[in-house]
Amino acid sequence: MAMRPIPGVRRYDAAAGGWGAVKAVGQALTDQKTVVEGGRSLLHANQPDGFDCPGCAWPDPKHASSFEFCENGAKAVAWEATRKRATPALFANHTLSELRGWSDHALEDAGRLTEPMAYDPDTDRYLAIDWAEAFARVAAGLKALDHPNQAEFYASGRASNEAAFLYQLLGRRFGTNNFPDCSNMCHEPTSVALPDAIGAGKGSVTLEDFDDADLILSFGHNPGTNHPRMMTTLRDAARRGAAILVFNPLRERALERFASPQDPLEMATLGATQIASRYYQVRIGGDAAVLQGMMKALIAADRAARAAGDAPVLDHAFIAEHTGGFAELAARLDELAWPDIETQSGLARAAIEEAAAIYAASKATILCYGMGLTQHRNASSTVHQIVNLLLLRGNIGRPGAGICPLRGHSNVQGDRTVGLWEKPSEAFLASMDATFGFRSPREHGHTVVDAIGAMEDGRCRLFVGLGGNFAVAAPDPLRTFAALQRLEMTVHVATKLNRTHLLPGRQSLLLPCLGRTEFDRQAGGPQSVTVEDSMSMVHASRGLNAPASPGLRSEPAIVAGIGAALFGATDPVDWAALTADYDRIRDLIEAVLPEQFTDYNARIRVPGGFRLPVGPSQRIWKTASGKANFLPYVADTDAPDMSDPTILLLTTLRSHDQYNTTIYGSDDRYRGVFGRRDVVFANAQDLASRGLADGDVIDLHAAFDRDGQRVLRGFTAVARDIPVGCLAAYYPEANGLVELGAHDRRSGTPAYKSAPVRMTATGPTGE
Ligand SMILES: Nc1nc2c(c(=O)[nH]1)N[C@H]1C(S)=C(S)[C@@H](COP(=O)(O)OP(=O)(O)OC[C@H]3O[C@@H](n4cnc5c(=O)[nH]c(N)nc54)[C@H](O)[C@@H]3O)O[C@H]1N2
Ligand SMILES: Nc1nc2c(c(=O)[nH]1)N[C@H]1C(S)=C(S)[C@@H](COP(=O)(O)OP(=O)(O)OC[C@H]3O[C@@H](n4cnc5c(=O)[nH]c(N)nc54)[C@H](O)[C@@H]3O)O[C@H]1N2
Ligand SMILES: [Mo]
Repeated sequence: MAMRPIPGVRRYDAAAGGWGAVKAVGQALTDQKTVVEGGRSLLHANQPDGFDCPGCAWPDPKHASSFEFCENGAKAVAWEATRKRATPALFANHTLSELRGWSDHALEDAGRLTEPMAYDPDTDRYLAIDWAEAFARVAAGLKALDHPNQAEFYASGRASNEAAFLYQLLGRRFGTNNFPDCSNMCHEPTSVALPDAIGAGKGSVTLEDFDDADLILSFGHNPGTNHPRMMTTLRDAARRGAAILVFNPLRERALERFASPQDPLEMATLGATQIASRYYQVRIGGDAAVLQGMMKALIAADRAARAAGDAPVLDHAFIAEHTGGFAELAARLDELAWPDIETQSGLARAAIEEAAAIYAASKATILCYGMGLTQHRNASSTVHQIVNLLLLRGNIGRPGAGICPLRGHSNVQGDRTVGLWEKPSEAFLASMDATFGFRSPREHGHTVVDAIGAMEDGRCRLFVGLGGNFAVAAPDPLRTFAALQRLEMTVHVATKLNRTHLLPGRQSLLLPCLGRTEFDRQAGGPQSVTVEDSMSMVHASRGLNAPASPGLRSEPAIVAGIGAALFGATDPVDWAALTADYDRIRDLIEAVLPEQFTDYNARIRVPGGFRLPVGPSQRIWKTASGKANFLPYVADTDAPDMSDPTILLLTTLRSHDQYNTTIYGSDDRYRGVFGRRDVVFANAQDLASRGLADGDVIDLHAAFDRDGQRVLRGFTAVARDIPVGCLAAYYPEANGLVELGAHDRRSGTPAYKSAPVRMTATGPTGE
């Protein structure tokens, strides 16, 4: 499509996967100098006796006996198991001001942190301190607050169940429910919308269900990059003849064609498997319209079939027995006009009717979705439409059918299960109180977006981060960076250095921890931790590598260390004993959540672990009515006026060489971008109508930014097959265009996938 060559941008015509993926793993291991340890570690990723891959939350096949090849899992392991070290010498040589000039890639590429450190404002440097001193300072910082709600306990989703449970115990013992977590930026619309609709905030399918599905609907996720092990499942389904319908504004290569590195024949012949049977390039944010259009078509087909005396299209027996609200939904869909559906979705009525007809013919359907669906202003309501579509044909709670949200971080779902939630249920808190003998706070706490607001206006004074890169992951760095720097204390538990650590409060502590891949020995002997995948399977994870430094502590040990320093030796919670043997932490999790974690310690010793009960999988609906609910779409009343044709919608995505804010390298192989990330994908027509051409250097301006400071300057426009009115750029470079106020009202999840912007030829920087 390119009219003239653009440096670093070419066409990628091959299938995804294949030899390119194998080569990339070798490169990652060499770059990180992890050939020996990393190579051996890889053989133990997602094995019954090994560690859970820190890459993603896709489940492991049962009885995993051979190593399941995953390029991006290998990169995640290589990155953690690197031989590079960020020692105190690095911090002695560089002030924080200097380090802020480094790229996100360079900061983490300095290697693993080795010693606890404290910020010294006089020299603008982090200086090594010992652990006892570090814990004492955190305890003193917390005690100096006027109210427990002045602290925020952030968590990223890599923390194990054991670390997460201790962390929520620490926060609630201290007196707050302020647990903003990465889930607030990710699948929170799922967590808040599914309970209303089906009575549980988790997916209903298991991996085995994919063997029985004859239709897979894929909305807004890019598994070739973000859940590469899912490609094996999709490929098997496609080869069996299951239909796969993809809804995505971009033509993601792995969803079109995939060559399995596991398949000797495809590798030898350079063959590939076609994945999507139909590819619908929906407009950004157009998913609710597509889903409603499909339902409208189904209901019309059902009425016609019944009038003609043919078999009905809807599962009326299921609807009558298991659901409420069908009549209201049908009435609302009757009011919707096709021209509006077409405009909002960017798809022709015929295309939507075709998808509906394929769905009507399916015996068992699974619907998978990711960030392309959840990171919009109205995402919770869109999640309701997914459920509605599935319920119409009884596609929840039977073999081969169900809802499959693709979770992000490898244990983000487990962290929530064990209590890392700013809006805990009364039942959970009552059980905590009965187990521990103190009263947990009842007032609900802050999401990520709430927490940033609280930092800005002084309601928050102290931030603790259990992993993650809060400032860079959050929207609106202009506000977020400044907010963090107003704090009295920031505490970061981390494996590697990142930009959030360079935004210190008056005091700042950097506490280095063990990663998943490392051996964890405590007073009670070698320890395992446990994690829960996207399909509610809980299993053990045990690292094998020697710790990156003798100065590291495990995450449970660090959280317990803070607890012991804060509450003292006479505290009813015996923090030191919990660190000595994680079985004791699991016993407490079982005591607080007995229905889910019965015989926890025994069951995680069985290879493969166990599945937590998920009501909807058995058609048990724990909603107020005891039934599943059809919930019509609710429009966003304070949405900005998008009628101005100069405004475009920008979606922000992951490249193939990154893990969230961790940038492994600058290639995005399947999208044909090499050695750079400063590109914006645009429709040729949108370029032309602005007097621009493929390869031009452009600026993007946040369309509703009153102070005019939210601008992305000097990026290169790349013409791509993307719907008119839509743009795409990489996360986190484009986060400056996502305003803090733009988020899903119900869940608080930022609208990272639909930022209204204007595009112009690059202008003067004003500097
Ligand atoms: N290697 C690797 N693995 C990862 C991660 C990583 O960064 N790297 N991150 C982990 C985490 S935390 C998460 S949450 C997941 C993320 O996994 P994904 O959900 O796959 O995340 P994104 O890269 O944000 O891709 C979203 C997809 O949605 C599409 N999209 C954008 N806007 C829309 C829209 O309006 N409608 C529709 N239908 N589609 C749209 C984009 O084109 C893209 O294909 O992956 C996890 N796994
Ligand atoms: N524009 C835009 N913004 C987004 C998104 C988007 O699609 N677009 N996606 C959002 C999503 S889905 C998510 S989940 C968030 C991610 O937000 P976060 O989870 O906060 O960010 P990560 O980049 O995953 O965190 C990386 C850091 O985690 C630390 N780390 C790595 N492993 C470990 C470990 O084992 N223990 C500890 N303690 N620390 C560790 C390292 O220091 C590393 O620098 O970003 C969100 N932001
Ligand atoms: Mo995520």
